[in-house]
This record gives sequence, structure tokens and C-alpha cells, in this order.
Amino acid sequence: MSTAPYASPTTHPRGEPSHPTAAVVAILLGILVAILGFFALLMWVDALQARDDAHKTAAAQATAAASMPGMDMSSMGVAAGLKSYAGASPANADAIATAHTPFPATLPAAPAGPVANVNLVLKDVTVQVAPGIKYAAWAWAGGAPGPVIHVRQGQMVKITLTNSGAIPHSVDFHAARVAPDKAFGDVMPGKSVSYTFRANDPGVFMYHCGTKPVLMHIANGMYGAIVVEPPAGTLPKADKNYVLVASEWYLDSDGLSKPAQFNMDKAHARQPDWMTFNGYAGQYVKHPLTAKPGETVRFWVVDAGPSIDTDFHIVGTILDRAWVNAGMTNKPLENVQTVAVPAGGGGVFDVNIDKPGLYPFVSHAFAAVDQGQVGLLNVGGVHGTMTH
Ligand SMILES: [Cu+2]
Repeated sequence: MSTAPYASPTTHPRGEPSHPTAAVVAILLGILVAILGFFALLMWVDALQARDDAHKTAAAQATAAASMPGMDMSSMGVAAGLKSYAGASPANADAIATAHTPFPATLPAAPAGPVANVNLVLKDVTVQVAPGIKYAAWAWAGGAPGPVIHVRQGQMVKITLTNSGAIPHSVDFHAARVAPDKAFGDVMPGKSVSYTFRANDPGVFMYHCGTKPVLMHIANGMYGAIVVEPPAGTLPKADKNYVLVASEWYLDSDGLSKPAQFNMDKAHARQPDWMTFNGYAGQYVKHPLTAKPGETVRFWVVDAGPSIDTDFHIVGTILDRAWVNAGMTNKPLENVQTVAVPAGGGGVFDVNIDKPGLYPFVSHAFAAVDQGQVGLLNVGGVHGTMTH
């Protein structure tokens, strides 16, 4: 306290203030510092208390989450010791894959007129996620993904959702700008609801059930894609339009003798057994998408997740145009090799291939390919197949 800088110029050799006024000021200053010190101590005690409170609150929240139905966090971060059923296959898998009717990837026509009426029916249904692999899905009347919806930018979209499942569900459209608490609410079993939104934003968007736990409802098959196409002449002309919905499946058994069910531990660990385009592993390897040499092929890709991104890539060519994460009001990227489509996002990709051949489309995060997220584009009607 006696080292206050003001005192320095007149400091006595022993360090004592040399003037009575200086001594008084020094005493006052000493009192001030003591008061400040006291308040600093109070603030420090307060901070300790706040930190302690924050810890208690976090602990209480974690406990509450763990006790909520479907919100079991006990497996979060547990990555080891989960049994994988990846690659399980019956003896006649090849015959089953050949007989399988692939999900129609071709973009259907958009309805004419100012209003697009969309009827969606939710249903508990056993699907196949790979040849001979049965899964007890919460999905749609036609399985998983749900139907591809195609509307024109500016159209009013009237969604009617009918819940034919056993528990409450809902539908959240990423293409909509609506109050989610009003539009995306739960629909009880046996009931229907309707809501409308104007499709003002062009692109390809995910739709999905948003009922808690959302991870489980999406992983069980409750997702699909809606294409909002800009007015004719806005985009370069495409000769073929294909829609791909990427997703993961988390199985509690191999699904061979009886339908597998959802495994929350694997979903939390992000360790899927199967990864697919349009719900079925490798279906477009056995039944390739097609194009003629020199045609412009447009892929509308949604990654439904629930949790893993898709690194979209077509082997043997370059993406001529890429509207990244939908965003079709922006200029596309040009001549890119691989584009990430995030979980819950979309991307639109144009290719024009002049050399006949089989061109695999994949998620270039290659574990996804091993788990089934691969298909072929057959350019020029060539014969044969490949397992890339
Ligand atoms: Cu649901």
C-alpha cells in the first residue's frame, strides 16, 4: 500500500511519505483497497457457488433425460462391444436381390395447378433393408423411404398425414417455413391431420417423423424426400432425374429368421449394420439406374441419416454441377469430385457422361459402401455388373 506510485517522487529514503497530506491520502487509499478486496472475496465466493449450482443442474438434467421414455443416454459413448450384423446374408441372397423390385428412383411428375395435395400414410411394416434381411420398420404405406414428392417452386403444398401405426407420429418438412409446434405436432394412431406450406425454396429436402425420440423414429424408416423444382428454364435441362435418399439401419439381430428391430446402443454409437440408398443395400447394383451417353443426369440426394453424412461421388466422372446442400438459388459449384450431403440435408448433382460403361455412385466414406450405400449408373446399356 505504501508503494502507491503517486508517492514515489517524494518518497523519503526509508520509503515513508514525506508530506502529511500524502500520508492521509495513503491511509484513505489503503482503506479503499481493503474495501475492494473485500468485494473481490465476495465475488469469488459467489462464483464458486454458481459453479457448484451449474454442476448440480447438469446432473439433474442428465438424470431427467435418462428417466424419459426413449431417452436412455446410458449407452452414449459406448462404442465397443456392440455386435455387428453387417453383411449377414442368406444362401439365396443373389436370387433375392435379383427378384427385388427396386425403390423407384425416377423423379415423378409434379402435379399441375396451384396446390399440390400430398397424402402420406404412416404404417408399421416389415421391410427388407438388404437381400433377405428383414426389419420391423415404422415407415410408410410403401415401406421406407416414404414416397418421393415433387412440387413446383411457388406451389402451395397441402400435406395430409394419416397415422396407421400403433403409436403417435408426425411429419416435419424441411422445405417448409412454418411454426413447427403448430404443423409438426403428433398425430394419434388412427387419426389424420393436414397442414399447408408454400414451397418457396427450391431444392431437395428431407421430410421425417419428428416425434421423440426422433433418432429412433428416423432410424426406423420414417423419412423421405421432397423436390421443389424451380420454374422450367431456370436450371440447365436434365434428361434424367433420379432421387436418392441415404440412410443407416441399426439392427438388434441379423434379420434373417425374424425381423430385426432397432438397436439404440448402436444408433448412439453411430455403428450401423447397413447403409442404403432408398432403403435397400445395393439395390441399384443389381438393378442399375440408366442413361444414354451424352445425357445430363440429375441426382437429387437427401441424407436422412439419422446421424451419418453422405460423401456423394460418382466413380469414373466428375460432378459437372453441384448445388451443395440444396441451396438452389445459389450458383452451383462446377467440376467437383465429391460433395458432402449432411444428415438432414440435400444436394443436387448433374453429370454428363459420354463413354458407355458402369459408373458406381457411392458415399465415398467407404465403410458406407461395404455396408450397402452403392449403386450403378449404366450409361449406354452395357452388359455385366461390378461390385465396387
Ligand atoms: Cu414416428
